[in-house]
Amino acid sequence: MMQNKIQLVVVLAGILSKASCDLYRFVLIEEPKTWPEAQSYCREKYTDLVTVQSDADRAKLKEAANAVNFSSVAWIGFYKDPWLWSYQNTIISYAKWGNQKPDLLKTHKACATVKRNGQWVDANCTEGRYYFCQTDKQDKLQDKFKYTEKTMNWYDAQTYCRSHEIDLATVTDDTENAFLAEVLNSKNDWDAWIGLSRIPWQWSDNSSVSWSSVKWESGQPDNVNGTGECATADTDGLMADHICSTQQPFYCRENRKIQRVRFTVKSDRSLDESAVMKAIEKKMKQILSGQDVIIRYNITWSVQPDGKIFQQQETRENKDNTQDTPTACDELGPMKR
Ligand SMILES: [Ca+2]
Repeated sequence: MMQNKIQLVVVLAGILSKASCDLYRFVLIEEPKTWPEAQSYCREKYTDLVTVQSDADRAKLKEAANAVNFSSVAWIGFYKDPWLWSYQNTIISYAKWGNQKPDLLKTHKACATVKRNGQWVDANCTEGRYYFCQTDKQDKLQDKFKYTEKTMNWYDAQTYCRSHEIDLATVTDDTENAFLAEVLNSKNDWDAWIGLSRIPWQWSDNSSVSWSSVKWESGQPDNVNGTGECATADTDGLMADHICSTQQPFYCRENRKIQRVRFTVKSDRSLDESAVMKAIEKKMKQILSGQDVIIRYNITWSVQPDGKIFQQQETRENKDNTQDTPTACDELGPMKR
């Protein structure tokens, strides 16, 4: 069931304290889960796995860890998609990565080439390369692939192959791979695109990756065995790549929504503040509990510099006294994610 947490800030006038503008927090779940399980858990119970790419995020992470005396590493929402074949978006089962393994970091999308020694290397998809298309003739190895010695980026090569043949080449075993290497050798060419691509690193909540703001532990990501597909963070927010199927504690992000409500209370003279507050809170609770979704809420009153909640306003006909006073939250702006 969808659970929303709404923090109601009742403002009559004046300025909200910055603390009431804390629109999200991180929660550490200590029960170890695999990365996909952790993602499902956070999305169900909270908002998502956490995104950690600012000092503010790292401070929240530390706060969440300290809250439960945690000092180890835990999953965060950073992950890599699996390599997919261009033809029918199938997940890679056969691979021939060289010693460097696919290790491109700071790119939106990575694409694979086959070298003339038969090893695969990941490259930036926008670079120019010759390429192998896959034809519709699947009987003989010699007819399966079409090699074109024309430099194109991976996307253009894909478009070309899809319109003139079937798609960019899918390589399914050593025999096919050796054949492609042989073609490159016979033409004395170095490498060529095959139909393999992936999105290297992305955030679970779809935040765009800010490479200058993410921080890895030294020596990470090391992509051990080419299988480091999900990231953990230590309590300082330094990241490392791990195999997604290992079980780790994890950090969830909980979004909070602040809704400001302004009341005007009409009174002859003396106002019993606490009685009015109680009456308003009672009414708010009635409204909030009558919603279709479960809403966890806090009602916070904004205390003014004079120690009072309510401010006296002169009432004059036609005077526009509903205009909002700028608040600290307004300055912070609406929540981005
Ligand atoms: Ca690692």
